[in-house]
Amino acid sequence: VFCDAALRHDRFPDDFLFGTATASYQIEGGWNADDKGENIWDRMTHTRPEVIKDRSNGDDAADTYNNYKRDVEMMRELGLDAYRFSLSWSRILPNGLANKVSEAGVAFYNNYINEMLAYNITPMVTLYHWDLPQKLQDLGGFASPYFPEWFENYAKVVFTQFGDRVKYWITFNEPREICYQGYGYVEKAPILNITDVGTYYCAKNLVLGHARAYHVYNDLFKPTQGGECGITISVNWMGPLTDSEEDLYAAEIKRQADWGIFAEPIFSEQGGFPKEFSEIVAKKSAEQGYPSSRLPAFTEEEREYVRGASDFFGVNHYTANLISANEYKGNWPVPSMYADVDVGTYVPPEWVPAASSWLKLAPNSIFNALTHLHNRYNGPVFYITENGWSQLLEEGYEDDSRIAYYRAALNSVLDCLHAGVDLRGYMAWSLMDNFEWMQGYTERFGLYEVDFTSPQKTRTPRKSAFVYKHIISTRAIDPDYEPDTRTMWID
Ligand code: GBH
Repeated sequence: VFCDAALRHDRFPDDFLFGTATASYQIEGGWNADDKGENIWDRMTHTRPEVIKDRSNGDDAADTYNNYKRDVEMMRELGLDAYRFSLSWSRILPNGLANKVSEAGVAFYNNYINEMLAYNITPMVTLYHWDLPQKLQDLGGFASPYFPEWFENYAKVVFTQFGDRVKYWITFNEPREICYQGYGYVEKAPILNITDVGTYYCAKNLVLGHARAYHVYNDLFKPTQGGECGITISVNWMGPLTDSEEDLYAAEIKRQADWGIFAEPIFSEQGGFPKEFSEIVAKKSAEQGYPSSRLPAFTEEEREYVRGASDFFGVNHYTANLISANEYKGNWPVPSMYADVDVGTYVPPEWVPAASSWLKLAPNSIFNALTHLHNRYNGPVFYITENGWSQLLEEGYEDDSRIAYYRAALNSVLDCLHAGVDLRGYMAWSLMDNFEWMQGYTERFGLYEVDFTSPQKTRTPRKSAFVYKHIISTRAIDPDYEPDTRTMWID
């Protein structure tokens, strides 16, 4: 099937959206500029600096708050079609609730958006990339049954303010990381470590919040604004370690737990949480003495409300794991999502490592992940909303491992297009170095290096920036392309 030269997309379609991605807390700085409210990353980094590898924070980050024109200049240098960024909820609503909209916060995002549009760069806007207003966290955050209402009200303000110009909306970035890492574990703010139910209570309220924002957009804004509203889920490929029945089943359960609890309610035909995994959690919960399943079910009405509530499936994809039913199991707390899944993960030693411990170059992983989702969910529209590679600062301009990664990834994208996956865009993570959450500034994902010690937060293109620029302008991957200058230019 894959060697029919006449059918092969050797080039990316002209209307394929090439972009880069960032997130508010990771780049903006201005943590208390004007009337911005405190968020959970401000609170955690200020009160628990030891949880961040280099004890740093996003107080200043790349100072996009003051450097947004330089950011857009970099987008023009790269020749981007689109740029994905996120809004800081507490910069727009200092009180978390929608009673007061910050003029300064809205003005900042208007300036950023208008500067992009002046140069024909399409904004793709994420409403929530992990920086919840602290006040809402104090009220329970995603575990509160009020969460869907808070999120709907915030979304209304955002669509009202920016929806005349923004046509691509993403409600949440990576529900799994929000719920599992922030509520069920200690890998993201608010580091609750409520292993038994944290992940699952969060999951249900997040999915309901997404659906409310989707329906509000669909009913009240889409008719006049005409955009699309979706969600971004992290989907790394989880394949079986061997062909045994047991490993095939183990990989299926792992996929259901990792992204299925978010994707299945929205994108599957029947709706609701994934069947087999729900049964496992219900059974274990009963054995553990819980009066009902730790994974709460949707009511029939909720299930219908959520089912189909998305115009596209945003995928953040980085790597792959091989799943084993019996081997390579970790030492997880019981009860927890990991103990519920109860499978092992294996990473072949020959997969080239990035600077981040979890990130390896896994062959064909985009193709494996997207064709799987395409088949399972009946061919939805996809955007790859993140994909990228980390290195250490010391590696500097010569980021050949990043270049190799991007070329491999984009070849896998071409394979998807050839296989009939409705994939319409690709956002590289990241435009520039930024605050890498618990890893602080020790892991660098940027096409541009950022000098965080300089007052201007000077941005300098790495070799990969020139390679990506060449791919975008030629709509093709030339495996031999070598930039002949280190000086960037605008075409
Ligand atoms: C994305 O998450 C984020 O959206 C983005 O903000 C971030 O900067 C970027 O990736 C790079 O990390 O130590 O084994 O528990 C990617 C998905 C999943 C990556 C969990 C880090 C921790 C793995 N993330 N992970 S582990």
